[in-house]
Amino acid sequence: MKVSFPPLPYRQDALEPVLSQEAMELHYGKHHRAYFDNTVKMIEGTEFEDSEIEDIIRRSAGQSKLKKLFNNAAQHWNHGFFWECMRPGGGGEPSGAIAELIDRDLDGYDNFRKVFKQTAVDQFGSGWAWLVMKGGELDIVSTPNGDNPLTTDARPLLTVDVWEHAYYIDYRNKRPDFVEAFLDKLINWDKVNERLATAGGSNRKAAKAGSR
Ligand code: MN3
Repeated sequence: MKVSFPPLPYRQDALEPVLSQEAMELHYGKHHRAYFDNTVKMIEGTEFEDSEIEDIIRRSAGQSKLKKLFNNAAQHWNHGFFWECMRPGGGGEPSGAIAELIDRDLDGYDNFRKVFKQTAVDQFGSGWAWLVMKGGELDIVSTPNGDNPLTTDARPLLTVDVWEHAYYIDYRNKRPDFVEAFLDKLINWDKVNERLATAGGSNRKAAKAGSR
C-alpha cells in the first residue's frame, strides 16, 4: 500500500500559542487519522490498494458510488498538504519567487492577504481556501468539504482548513481571527517556494493519468 500517514513536520506543541497542542492533537491525531484509517479500510482488497493517494482522489472524483472514498482520501491528502503549509514563527510577507508572482498576478501582498482572507471567510460551511497556479498564473479559490484542486487543472501551492474543527478550540466561532493568524503567524513560504520550483508537480501527474 502506497498510502501512508505522514508525520507532522513539527511537534504538536510547536505552533503554540497560535494553534494549541490540544487543537493539534485532535486535528492531526483524531480528525486526520480517521480520514486516513477510513481510506485504508476502503481501498484494502480493491483496485485502489496499491494506488498513489493522488490517483485515488482523481479516479474517485465525481463518482457517486465512490463518494465516501473520495471524501476520505481527499481529506487525508488535504491535511498532509495543510500541515506542511505551516511552521513555527511563519507567516507575513513572503520572499523569493512566490513574492514576485504575487506582485505580478495578485496586485501585491496586501491584496493577496485581503483576498485570501475573504475567500477563506466566505467559504460557506466546511471547506478549504487555496492559492493555486492555474494556466501559468496565481489564483485564489475555495472548495467545499473535502474537494481540492487536484481534480482540476489548477496546481495547489498553499491551503488553509476552514472546517470548524480547524479553529473552534482556539478561536471559537471567529474564523476570520483564525485565518488572520494563519496568514500573519503560520504560513511556511519556504514550502510554497519549494512547491513552485517542483517542475510540473501535480499537473504533470494529471497529464500522465489523462494519457492512459
Ligand atoms: Mn481539518
